[in-house]
Amino acid sequence: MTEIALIADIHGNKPALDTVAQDLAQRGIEQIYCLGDVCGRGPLGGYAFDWCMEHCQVFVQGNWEEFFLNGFGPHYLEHDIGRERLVKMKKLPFYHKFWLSGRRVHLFHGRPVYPSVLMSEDSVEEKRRMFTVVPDEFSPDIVGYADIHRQLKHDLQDDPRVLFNIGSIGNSYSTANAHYVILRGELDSREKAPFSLEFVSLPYDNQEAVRLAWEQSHWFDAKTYEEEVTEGTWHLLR
Ligand SMILES: [Mn+2]
Repeated sequence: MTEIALIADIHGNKPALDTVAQDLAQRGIEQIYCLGDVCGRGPLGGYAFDWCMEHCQVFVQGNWEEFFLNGFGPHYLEHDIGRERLVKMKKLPFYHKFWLSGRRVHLFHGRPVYPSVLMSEDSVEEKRRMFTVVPDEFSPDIVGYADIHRQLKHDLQDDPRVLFNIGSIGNSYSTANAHYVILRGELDSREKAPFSLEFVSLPYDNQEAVRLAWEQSHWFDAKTYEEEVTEGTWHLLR
C-alpha cells in the first residue's frame, strides 16, 4: 500500500508548510502531490515553490500560477517569486491522472481546468461535471481538487464515485489550521483493492506567519493577511 499526501494552496505561508512537512516526515510519507496555488496571497511563495519543486513528485498549476504567468501580481513577482521560478512554473502541468487500487483518479487544482469554483452547496449535476473536465480515455472514479480552501467530501447522492477537496495548507477559510489529505491504496494498480482518504488538520504557528508577513509589509498587505491567517476568513488581498 502506498500513502500519498495531497497538498495545495500553501499561498506563501512558511510556518504552515513547515508544520505539514514535519508531519509528513514523522509519518514517513514520501509521495507528495501538490495541486497548486503555492504562491500569492501570502508573502513567502518563493520558499513554498522551491519546497514543492524539491519534494513533490507531482506539481500541477493552480489559478494563481496562471495569474502570475499572465503578468498578474507584479509586486509578488518583483519581491517574492522572481523570473527564474516563473520559467519553471510555466512548465507545470494542469492535471494528473493515475490508477489507485483499481480506480481511475484525476487530480487538478480547480480553476482553470474547471471554469468556476465548486462549492458544497452546488448542485449534484455541477459536481458530476468535475468527472468530465480532464481529457482521458478512462472515466474517473475519484476526483480530488483544491481551490476553495475548505476540506470536504462532496455528497453525490446515489453516485458511487468520490469527489473531495483537500483543503488549504496556508490560507484556510474554515479553521485557521494547515490542511491536507492522505490518500492510501495500491498505486498504479488496476486491480480492485481497498483505498482510503484521511483528512488532516494541523494547528500551526499562525503568529509566526503574521510576524513574517509584517517583515514584508513594505510591499505586502500584512494587515489584511493577519486577519486571514488568524481568523481563517477570506479578504480581498491586493
Ligand atoms: Mn488558492
